[in-house]
Amino acid sequence: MRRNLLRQRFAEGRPIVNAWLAIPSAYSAEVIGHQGFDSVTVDLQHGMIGFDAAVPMLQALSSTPAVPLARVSKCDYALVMQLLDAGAYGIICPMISTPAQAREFASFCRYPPGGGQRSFGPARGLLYGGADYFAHADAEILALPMIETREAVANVDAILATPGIDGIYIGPNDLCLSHDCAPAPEPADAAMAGLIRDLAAAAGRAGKMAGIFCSGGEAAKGRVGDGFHMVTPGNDVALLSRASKAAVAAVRGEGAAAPTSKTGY
Ligand code: 3PY
Ligand code: MG
Repeated sequence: MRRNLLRQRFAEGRPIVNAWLAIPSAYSAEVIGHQGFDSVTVDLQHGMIGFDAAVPMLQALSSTPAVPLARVSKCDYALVMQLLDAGAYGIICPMISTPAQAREFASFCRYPPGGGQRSFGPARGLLYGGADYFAHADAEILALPMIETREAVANVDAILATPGIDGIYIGPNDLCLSHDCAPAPEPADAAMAGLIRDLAAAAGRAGKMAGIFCSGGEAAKGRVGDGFHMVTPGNDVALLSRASKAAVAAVRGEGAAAPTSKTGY
């Protein structure tokens, strides 16, 4: 089976730069996949993307060096399995707040025996991964629950200790909302900022991966400094909006581009 290069980068202590796709386009996915990202996540939660649009995006990503990942809209047995069968090499699952939820999510990503519930039918997994996909899938596929609620923060050590879970991925916007703050990937509030850094430290102690959504490239670099292993410098819409506004400002001779969203979206 084709190796999951994200596992290798994590083991070597090299940061993973991850792209995040909300635009339902195989061409756009292909373009992003060629820009040097280590992985590209197809976002079925907040992206304008359903499973039928995700398949050609994963096919397009197969022609790029980036590792294909997907964020599901919820912890759904059928959807997790379909995306893995469609060739995703890892699943990011929103709103996992308890060890029981983490255990269920991990079981959707793993074949039996050993607690896995994944049904057999690897489809594109065989084409992208290789003929021996079944023998290695459990060891290569990444299962990353999102920590984005107060309850998840309280349970983070137990979630990290859950067998079959490879790490955590922080959703800072929702984490802020659950703490009665406005959504912000890099909150100014000192307590929120400290809490997010503590989550990276918890993953470090567990020897597992910590990922996080960021507002942009500089912020993502800062998160690597905070101990995060996987950073997402905003989604494709944020990158496109920012580049477009900067081009318009340059043509018009305006000093600064019009402001864009600071949430990474
Ligand atoms: C969040 O910040 O809540 C996310 O889910 C990132 O997309
Ligand atoms: Mg979220």
